[in-house]
Amino acid sequence: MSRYRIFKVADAIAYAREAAGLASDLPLRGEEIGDGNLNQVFRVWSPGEPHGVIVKQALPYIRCIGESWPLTRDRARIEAQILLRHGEACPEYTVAVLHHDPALSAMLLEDLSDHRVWRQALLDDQLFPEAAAQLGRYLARVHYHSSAFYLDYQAQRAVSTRFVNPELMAITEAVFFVDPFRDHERNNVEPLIRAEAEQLWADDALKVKVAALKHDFRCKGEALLHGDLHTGSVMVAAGTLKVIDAEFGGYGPIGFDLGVIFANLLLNVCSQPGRHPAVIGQRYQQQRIEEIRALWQSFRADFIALAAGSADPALAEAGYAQAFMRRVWRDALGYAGCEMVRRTIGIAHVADLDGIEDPVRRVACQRQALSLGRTLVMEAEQLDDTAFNLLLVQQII
Ligand code: SR1
Ligand code: MG
Ligand code: MG
Ligand code: MG
Repeated sequence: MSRYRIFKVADAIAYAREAAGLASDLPLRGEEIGDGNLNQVFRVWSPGEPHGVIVKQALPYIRCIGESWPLTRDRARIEAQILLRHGEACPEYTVAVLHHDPALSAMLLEDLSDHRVWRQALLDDQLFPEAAAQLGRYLARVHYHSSAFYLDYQAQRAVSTRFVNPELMAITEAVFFVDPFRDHERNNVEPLIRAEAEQLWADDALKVKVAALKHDFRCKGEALLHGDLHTGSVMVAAGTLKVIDAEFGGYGPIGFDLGVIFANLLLNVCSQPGRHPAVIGQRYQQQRIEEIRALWQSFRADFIALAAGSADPALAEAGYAQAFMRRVWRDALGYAGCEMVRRTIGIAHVADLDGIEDPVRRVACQRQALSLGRTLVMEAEQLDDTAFNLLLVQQII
């Protein structure tokens, strides 16, 4: 008989006690702290102790939708294994998995209550100056160590087979590449932005570009991706960060993870006129643009340095890693464009835009996000980093 049950606080405490090997008489408290779209998350702690543990459990359906959208609980096993694998490549910046139990679809994670969700910190105008470069280092390490630069043919095939994640990656295909680019019932379009959404849905040239990005997402298995690297999947603290929430991970194009995080920083850029007077908002916009630059620079430099040590003589050829980085950059801009569109009119939005109270200002920011998203998809192949920065200055600031 299955041991699975949907955890209440008492179940989370019992699981944490057993999984962490805590004494049966140690007093423990717990609370549900989840704010994500998919799972339940509990914090369990002993009164008086500064650190507790986190219990994350997959429900048999999508939490934010309810039982009408069932979803494999096996995602918890896949996520735990991805986090463990990424943790081997980059322990410094990957949340530690202390235990996982596939039957309960639960895992025990390190407590990051001394960190903040990066999105929330950005919305509070709190700057973490090292976060972007650290995230670039994280991505270089986790991508390199699961790529053909590091693994030989058999090893990479074995790893990519172990990490197949068909149900969650199919959701990404649907909600990232399909629904937002047509009039789909799952979309969430504010009435005031409906005309712009309809224009996108009629844009056949755009849809051809998105089709190519989607096709590559399925077929270009370059590395073991995080799969949902928005600013809510990054916990920041002074001088460090931890990446969480890898349930959408699997093999795919390296530019996907980069594009998603670029887009979330750009969505914050687009939200600034709705949050601050011009001069102040522009300062935060510049900070975000500088973060994208720092993230890309550290990713690129670290990946190239790692690739120089590749045991594959063909891929280690001088100049190849640089050429590969140019392709990754272009892919990233295309995926960034899709993420900007889907977070504005698709099923899952971001607080950066939705949290702007005044509807007229909110819609002006959404319009900006849709327009920049479209431009990135359409022009990704022409935009080197100088042209990209120029575009941001011309179109946004
Ligand atoms: C129906 S799931 C929608 C989104 O929520 C998650 O956070 C992922 O971003 C997914 O695409
Ligand atoms: Mg989350
Ligand atoms: Mg048409
Ligand atoms: Mg997530």
